[in-house]
Amino acid sequence: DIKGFVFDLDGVITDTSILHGTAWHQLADSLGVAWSEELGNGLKGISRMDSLEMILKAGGKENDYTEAEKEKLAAQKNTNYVAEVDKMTPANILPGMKAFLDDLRAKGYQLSLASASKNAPRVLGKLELADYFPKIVDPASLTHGKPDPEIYTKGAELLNLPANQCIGVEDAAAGVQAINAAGEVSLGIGDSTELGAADMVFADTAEVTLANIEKKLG
Ligand code: B16
Ligand code: MG
Repeated sequence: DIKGFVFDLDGVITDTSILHGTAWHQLADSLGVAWSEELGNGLKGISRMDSLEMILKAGGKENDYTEAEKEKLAAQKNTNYVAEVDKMTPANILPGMKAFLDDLRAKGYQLSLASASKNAPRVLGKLELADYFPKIVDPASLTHGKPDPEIYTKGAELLNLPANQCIGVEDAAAGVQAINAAGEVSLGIGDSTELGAADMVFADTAEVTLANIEKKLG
């Protein structure tokens, strides 16, 4: 029996991936690294420093900067990103997600957040959803990012639930892999080919309802 839900944030509850993408694109331009949509998509669910490494590698610049310089570049990206986050409002919650969270809460399901983003509490605050997520995995506590299961394992632990009683909700392939490796039921939102490893896939957040999940669980 499912008793809890472990949520990703970006791409599931709100679409900050566009804001992340814009901020990384700006940084890539300033470093002379050619930007591509593929590069941008590959950064979804990936931690800040790992994202920077991927961008530098894409430009053949992975050996051009010291650790301290890399920290500065990442901080620069984050400053630009946070300025955009601060313009967010509850209108930025993805379609159907507020109703889904309300339904889960009303029916007594437990909720936790498994976002790789250190800005997650700030984003939830802007969306006025902080009350729904008293339990947030601290990404700074992780030794491995997605697709490693660690973040989803911790998300279930915060709820005191065994993994198989939790559904993990993700938009990124790396995140679905993490949920599966943690032994949770994986719910993917997005392209069914890209998220083919998920136990169930919904094309759009608006389709994610308890009734539709029950149908897919059979
Ligand atoms: P920050 P998620 C991830 O969030 C984003 O998808 C990814 O693009 C971002 O780099 C990462 O958070 C770290 O974010 O720089 O704010 O710490 O999808 O795991 O909710
Ligand atoms: Mg995501």
